[in-house]
Amino acid sequence: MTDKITYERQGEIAVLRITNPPVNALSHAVRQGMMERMDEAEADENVRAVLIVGEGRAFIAGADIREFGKTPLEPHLPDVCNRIESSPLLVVASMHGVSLGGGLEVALSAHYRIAQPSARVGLPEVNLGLIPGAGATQRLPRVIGAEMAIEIITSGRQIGAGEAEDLGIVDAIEEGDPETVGLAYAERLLAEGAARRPVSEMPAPAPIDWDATYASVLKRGRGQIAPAQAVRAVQAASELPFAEGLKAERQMFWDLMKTDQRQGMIHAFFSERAVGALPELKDVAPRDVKSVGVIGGGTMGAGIATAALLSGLSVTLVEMTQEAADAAHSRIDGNLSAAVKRGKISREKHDALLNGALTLATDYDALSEVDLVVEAVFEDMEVKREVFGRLDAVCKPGCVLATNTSYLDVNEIAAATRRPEDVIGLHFFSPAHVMKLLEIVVADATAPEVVATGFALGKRLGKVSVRAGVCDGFIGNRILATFRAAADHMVLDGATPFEIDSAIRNFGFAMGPFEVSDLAGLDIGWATRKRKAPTLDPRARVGRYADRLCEEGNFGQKTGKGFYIYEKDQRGGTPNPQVMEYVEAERAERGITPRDFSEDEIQRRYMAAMVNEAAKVVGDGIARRPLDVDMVLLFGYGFPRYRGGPLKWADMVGLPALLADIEGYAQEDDFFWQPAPLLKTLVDKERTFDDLNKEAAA
Ligand code: 3H9
Repeated sequence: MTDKITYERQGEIAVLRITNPPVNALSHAVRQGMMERMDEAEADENVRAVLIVGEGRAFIAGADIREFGKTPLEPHLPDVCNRIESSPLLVVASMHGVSLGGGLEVALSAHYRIAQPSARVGLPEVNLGLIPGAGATQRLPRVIGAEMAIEIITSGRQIGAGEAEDLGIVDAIEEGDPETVGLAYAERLLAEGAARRPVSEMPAPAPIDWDATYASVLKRGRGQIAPAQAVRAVQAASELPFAEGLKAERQMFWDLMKTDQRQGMIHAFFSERAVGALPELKDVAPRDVKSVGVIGGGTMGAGIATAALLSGLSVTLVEMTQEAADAAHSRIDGNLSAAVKRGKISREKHDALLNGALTLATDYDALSEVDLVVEAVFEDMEVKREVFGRLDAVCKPGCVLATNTSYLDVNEIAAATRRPEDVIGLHFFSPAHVMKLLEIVVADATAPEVVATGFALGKRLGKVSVRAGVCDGFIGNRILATFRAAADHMVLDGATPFEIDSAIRNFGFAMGPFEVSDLAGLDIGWATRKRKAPTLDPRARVGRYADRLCEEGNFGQKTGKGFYIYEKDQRGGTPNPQVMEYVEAERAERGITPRDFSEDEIQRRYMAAMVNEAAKVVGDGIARRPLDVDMVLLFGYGFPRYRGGPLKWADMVGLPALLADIEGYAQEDDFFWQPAPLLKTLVDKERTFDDLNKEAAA
């Protein structure tokens, strides 16, 4: 008998308590235990009802994701759910914390559900590349209708107890110990003579326009298949008898289980949690951070200040003039007001943050007592060194001195102080209060507890923090520079920027590289090209067509014109015809005869460049593990989550084929396409990037 489910009789009620820390995932032992304890309850002639509760911080967080991909062991979860639902006893679930995926499916198999006010429910399977596989696509629409069920399943969102009660997913809400509350509820139901209420016996949901819904969900998923498949599963609930519908759901669930998308999503799930687990920080305590200084109140500085304020830190922002400080104040006001609009904070909270927790100053002395400073000034080494010299003079001992530089040498910045051990890179992505990625750049002298403080701050701000070493562009921007160059080369050789954008969107990115450039501002790339020009290797190919746009003052969205032309009040832009004039003129100048590029070739070259540079970044030790690179691309660069990240994708495509592509491209340009030594080694040894992830975790 497993000890994952404890059994205790309270009067006429058998209490089944799931005890599988940390989140009561439905592992094999739990499933087996549920079956056995249901038998035990039914065999006990004094028992009239069963109460299912969870131990610890959640009712049940779902199936055990660690078991996916392995041979499934009986009893399967749908059988457990059916077993619960078909019991002759009255079954009640008392839910607290989260009831997700299989957790909600267990609850839907109970005859009645009561929840804590703080409880949340949801079906997040689509975030793992799956659909619910233990009856939720059949039971939920019987409870709340097809349309609402589809919304919940395809979004994967978590629903608060209040909404769940309004929808009829839970029958009652009561605050208190889940067991006490559940027992009282079950006793009430018994006293009232309430009947068993199996959801499977409720009428099938009314039909909706299935094909139109399927098409719109498919489109919204940008290539993701699970949400669209969920529409078909709910359709089965409407059109087939319950048992048949359940079979259809099961088939779709297993078909999805075999896909690369499922593998990619689950890789993302575990990697997102693994990035912060660094062995060298295991026993290192972070420094206490209650107050943060920010230098510079432009878009980036204001975004960082906003993120810090929203996480409950007090912020002192230093600008050069009162005018600039006022502008920073109104930027932060704008960011916080947007948070009010989205319902994230109340208007009172907005006022308290803006007028209480935020201080604006024009003098560095205001930073003398803060625990951590993030510098977000102009990207120029001399300017940064001056700022760090001044910080060194005013900040208290133990204050963490962070730079938000996106490519400059953090060692050189640290050398401007007498305390390089306190200096670190905290590279935020714009808008900093929205983007989830934080690169934590560890310089030669950075103390481990300063690194730990960076990770602790990242966690507090709700970021996915990834450790990076020092190099031009760190992890993300270094890889970006390479795949962006591959796109540039394709334009020189015959593709249009618009074809490339479309191919990359069809791969699953939210935007193509030229659309991203327009959004970020073409002046940024222009400045980078100028910066790199003096040291550029003569063999490097760099297009000049984008410079021509910039020379005419066309910097993309902010000026209304770049690769695309943007009309006021219109979403997106239309291709700017001038671009191809410039491109064609440059091709003629360089003596290039343009050729056609298929969508497949565009995607392959773009991805080959990304993977090759990513492999160099891992090989050079700039990223510790392949999964670190994957998370940087996912959370900072719009890489489609369902593909797991470039190196997970590479594993799934097959490294030998990728290397062959790169070696093929090297025949045309052996300077740009130099295969990463790590990639070659992995191919030689018939290993994968994931093997390296596993090795690091061992
Ligand atoms: C499903 O149910 C399929 C069914 O429809 C059909 C089946 C036939 N399994 O996130 P945290 C671990 S699909 C295994 O850091 P938080 C997690 O890895 C499933 N492990 O904490 C971490 O481990 P470690 C549908 C799991 O408080 C630890 O628990 N369910 C699972 O920020 C703490 O997690 C989901 O997709 C799991 N299901 O958030 C829910 N869940 O300490 C996925 C968590 O070693 N989970 N772990 O790093 C979540 O969304 C969040 O983890 C949760 C807690 C909200 C529960």
